Amino acid sequence: MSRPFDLSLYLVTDEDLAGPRGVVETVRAAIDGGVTLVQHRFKQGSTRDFVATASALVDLLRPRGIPLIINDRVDVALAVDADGVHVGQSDMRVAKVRELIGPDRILGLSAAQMHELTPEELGPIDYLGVGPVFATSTKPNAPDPIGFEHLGRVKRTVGLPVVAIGGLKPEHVEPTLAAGADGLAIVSAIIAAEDPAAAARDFSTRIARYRGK
Ligand code: TPS
Repeated sequence: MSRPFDLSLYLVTDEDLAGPRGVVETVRAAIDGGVTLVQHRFKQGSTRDFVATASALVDLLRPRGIPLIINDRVDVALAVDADGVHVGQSDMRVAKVRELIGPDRILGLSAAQMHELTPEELGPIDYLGVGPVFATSTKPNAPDPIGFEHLGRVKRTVGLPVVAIGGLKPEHVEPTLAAGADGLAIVSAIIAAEDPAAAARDFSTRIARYRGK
């Protein structure tokens, strides 16, 4: 069993979209708005810089009880003692990742289509990232958008926690949760926002309202 996690408002970092404010300051602002989990994603730059930023994020998030997940890089996750790893279908196989990170860390996998998933892939993971729900310019070469209906179908079939991703904006909170997703994963709508705290709060208040809190 992995440590507990809450997919409700899942923030994914992007160095380019964070701009001169930087990833750590952008995340610091966003968590004030109610982010429940952070994934640090690495697209370019040196491994040394990636580890340094990941380590600063651990220092920021751990005292606040917000898990940090590292995209793709198991070595970086272990180096900074992150809470988990998120992989895509062309990254290291999840069985191997689980072997390396141990039973306690959180392991997530991205998928667009149900038929891409084998029992071997579903067994070791704690949650699934499903999308893109809408077209996104944040991830070049992302698969075609799947829409809410397909998102719901994946959720009903996998029997695992599911976080939706891809082009999601605050007005999509209700249809995403109504389709059965356990949360929304967001890059540009928070990271590139002028006020990341306000953007995150817009999502988190709508999530709370949908759940009747
Ligand atoms: C939990 N992924 C699919 S679409 C996208 C990314 C990064 C871009 C969305 O950006 N699920 C999880 N983590 C991931 N890294 C992926 C899937 C892969 P925007 O919100 O700006 O449209």
